Amino acid sequence: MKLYYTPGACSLSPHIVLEESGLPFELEKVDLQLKETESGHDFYLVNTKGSVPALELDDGQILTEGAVIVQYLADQVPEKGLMPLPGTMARYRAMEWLNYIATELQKSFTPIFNPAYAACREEAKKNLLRQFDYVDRQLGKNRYVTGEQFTVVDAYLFTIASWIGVAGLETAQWKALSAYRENVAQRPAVRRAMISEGLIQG
Ligand SMILES: N[C@@H](CCC(=O)N[C@@H](CS)C(=O)NCC(=O)O)C(=O)O
Repeated sequence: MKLYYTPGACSLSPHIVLEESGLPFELEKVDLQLKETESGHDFYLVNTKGSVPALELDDGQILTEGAVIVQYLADQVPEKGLMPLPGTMARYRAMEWLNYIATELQKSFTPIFNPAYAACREEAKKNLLRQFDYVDRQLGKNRYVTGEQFTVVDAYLFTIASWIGVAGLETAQWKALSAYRENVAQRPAVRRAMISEGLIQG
């Protein structure tokens, strides 16, 4: 498999999951401004949406949408417990989180990063404060989002929460979230992914 990624972008989530899975994989960096891959290919030919993450499967298919890619990866290695088994209520609870992170948390950052939406920036910050207040209240009960077991939900939440500082939001009020981020950051697989993307030093 090959993961198309951009350092520090939402593609860090499937990158962490690949590291956690133990599955063999390759990486190819994407310049999102130029829409060009590291090897000089037009990224639109890989993913017509032009966004990362995109996962090239061993049969050549391209799978997109981060919340789906991480579930695909987790289902390749069910023994790792990276996602509850399909059909269980626990699976739907984990999917409920993935959907919330993708459609609410991640999208609230758009006006922060995209100058075209600069006029909505203050409104977006208010949204993010409300949303991370909710996340903070949910954390602290357990070691990870859905319980004592690390799942793909944690890879995704950790990735999106890493943008809080970039958005200039004060994190001191979110004690449970801060402790959670520190805890996840120490996982060897998370460190490997971050070192490989040049986000931290080895
Ligand atoms: N719906 C996609 C959105 C992915 C997305 O927004 N990726 C960003 C990076 S975090 C991106 O590639 N932006 C550049 C673009 O869409 O042109 C998903 O959830 O995977």
